Amino acid sequence: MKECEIFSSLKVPCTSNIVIRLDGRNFSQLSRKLEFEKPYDIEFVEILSEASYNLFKEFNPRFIYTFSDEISMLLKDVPFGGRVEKIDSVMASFLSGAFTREIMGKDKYYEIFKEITPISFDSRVIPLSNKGVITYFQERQMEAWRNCLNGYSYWTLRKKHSKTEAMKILHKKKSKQLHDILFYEGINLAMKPAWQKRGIGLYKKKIQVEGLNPLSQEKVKSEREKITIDWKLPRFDKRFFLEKILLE
Ligand SMILES: Nc1nc2c(ncn2[C@@H]2O[C@H](COP(=O)(O)OP(=O)(O)OP(=O)(O)O)[C@@H](O)[C@H]2O)c(=O)[nH]1
Ligand SMILES: [Mg+2]
Repeated sequence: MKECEIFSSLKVPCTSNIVIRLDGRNFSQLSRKLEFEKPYDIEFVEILSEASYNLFKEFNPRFIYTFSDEISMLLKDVPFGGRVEKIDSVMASFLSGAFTREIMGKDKYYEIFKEITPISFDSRVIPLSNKGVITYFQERQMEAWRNCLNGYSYWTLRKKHSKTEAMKILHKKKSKQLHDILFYEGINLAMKPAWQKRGIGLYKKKIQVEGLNPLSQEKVKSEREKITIDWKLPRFDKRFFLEKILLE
């Protein structure tokens, strides 16, 4: 029946950059069940960034970008001979395992997490040109910003209104009008942390380390690469990708 495995030979184009985007399945429900803070729960965000760190250590990508319940990973080396089914299934299951391990490590979630449906992520493979990589991450970052504006607007209105009322008030509002609503309620998004507005990035950074030469016992300096979790990302532009991510 090997001939029926018709998708197993589907491969990514070998000339492209590859981004894998993973997204939590039914995380709206998960956030209700685990009573995450709204619109942002720092513990949840830390769990997802720690799970992203695990992905980074295992697959050594160029860059990982995460906000809400999604993670985009720009690969350096394409694993599994570029086989799409294998990449998608391994990435999604690896992340589900890493996320579960992180969340089970927290006392406050341990009991309830044992009772609920196991979590899962979906995964897709996105081939991109060099220019496409920059546009892709700019678009995801714009989505993070929209998410931030909509999230604060909705949950601010929910303090005084029902779900239906809040949705009605927000219906077809432009971003300027949302800022006005927030301003009226004393919320200034300019004062909110960068990670809420622009997401979180993981990439390798060169650092200087000091060691001891075992023979001469002299102090020596050398350069190492360390995975950095950047909670204060700038707005993505070409320079960011040329300097930090080193597109070839
Ligand atoms: N309270 C809270 N919820 C969050 C946070 N981050 C993500 N979420 C939830 O995760 C959801 C992510 O959106 P979607 O991926 O579109 O929704 P989903 O329920 O996961 O749906 P599918 O991805 O289609 O399965 C948001 O709608 C929120 O409900 C957070 O920091 N706090
Ligand atoms: Mg989701």
